[in-house]
Amino acid sequence: MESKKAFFLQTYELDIIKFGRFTLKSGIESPFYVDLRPLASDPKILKQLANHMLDILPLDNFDLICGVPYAALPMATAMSLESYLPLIIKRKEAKAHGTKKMIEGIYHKGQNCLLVEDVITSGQSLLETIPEIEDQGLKVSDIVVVLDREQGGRELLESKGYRVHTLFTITEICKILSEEGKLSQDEVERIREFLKGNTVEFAKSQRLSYEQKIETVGHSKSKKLLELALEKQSNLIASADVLTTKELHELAERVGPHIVALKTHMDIITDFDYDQTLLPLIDLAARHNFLLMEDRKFADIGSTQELQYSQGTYKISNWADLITAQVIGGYQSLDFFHNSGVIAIIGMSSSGTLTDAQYREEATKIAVSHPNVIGGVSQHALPSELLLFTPGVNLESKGDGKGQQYNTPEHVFKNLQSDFIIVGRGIFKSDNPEKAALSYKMAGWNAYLESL
Ligand code: BMP
Repeated sequence: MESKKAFFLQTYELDIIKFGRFTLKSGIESPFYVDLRPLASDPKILKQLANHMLDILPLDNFDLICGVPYAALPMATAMSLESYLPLIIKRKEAKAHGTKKMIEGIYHKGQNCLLVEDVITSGQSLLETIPEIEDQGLKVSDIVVVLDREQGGRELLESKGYRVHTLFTITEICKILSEEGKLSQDEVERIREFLKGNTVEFAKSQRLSYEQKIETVGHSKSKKLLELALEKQSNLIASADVLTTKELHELAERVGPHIVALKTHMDIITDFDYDQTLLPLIDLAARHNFLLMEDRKFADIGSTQELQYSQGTYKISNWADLITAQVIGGYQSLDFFHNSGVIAIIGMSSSGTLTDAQYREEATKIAVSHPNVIGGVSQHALPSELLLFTPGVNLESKGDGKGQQYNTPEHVFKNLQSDFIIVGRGIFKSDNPEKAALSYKMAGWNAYLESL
């Protein structure tokens, strides 16, 4: 059998314990949250768990085994199968009809029943369960629990004469996880305070300012973008989803002074011509001091993306300071974007998007580790080493009836700690795009300052 530590690390992969900030049923804020039910969905782990539990018990003492419903039912069943201790089932509520029995299965008065529980906290629920078993003439002397949250439960039960065997304590788990680099010293401290019965302070995570970010970013394009933000006192990226070269140039001319970047979808320009469309745009960008961001959302294998980036009608690699790319093709698919800062699509703003928490977590891992990536598009906070670009921003509307969902600049800076807002129709569809760009610029900048 694997060591207890190796076994725990395996179970940890099933997300049975989460660290952060959780409000418990009691209303208390806890720095960790435990849910062992996923263990039962992995037969190999459940079997190993049963053997680890049996290993710490004086098995000769028991005639029966019983799990506290519901989480411990599969655990007790697995332990019964591994040890041949006969299983009895305790109901959560007595049957309303028929026998009205609380305990199901075959048992005799006077037999000693081992009680299995998943997590012990205060011990109160065990103290309510035990008499229901004892009332049937059975004896309970020992309780085995998978995880002791160390919040007085063990002491309470021992004071009533029961022996409590625990496979893991939260202190042991913290030790294992901090040894493995999966838990910071801060978090360990907070948990220690919490276990002492103290109310713990959850520091409001401080966002980094643009000045601080300039010091930490490695890519020349992220540095340039942050410098522009400070110089122009703007975090606004205008999305130029217009259909003609003329409209594109007009928009760039009017909003140019207020933005740090102009985001384009070049493939929607109906009269696109490299010389006529792009060369004047590049001039406009230089004159008004903004970057060009092509929202191409590459989503292919590396070799194809390399061609899409550098060849074809648009020759994006020639002119785009920034490009967007999905990370669906994996880490290596991003290797060829040499001339532009890559903004990874981590989460989308549209309703029903498939970019759920698990996808975002995996996408973020790629984005953080790839040297070409400077940030991500998302509707959720990102690690501070990535710049966060948030589209779906509009001061007047909540959605467009086509799935787009809008938030305000206040929301995205305060709650997501966004770095840049992307505004499309809020600007180019307004009667006065220049005035609208100025409003968004000011709203974005003030919201950024407030979020510091
Ligand atoms: P608008 O503000 O008009 O809704 O435009 C938003 C722009 O941002 C569009 O160009 C869209 O392609 C882009 N975008 C988005 O809206 N949500 C995302 O999740 C990713 C995007 O790139």
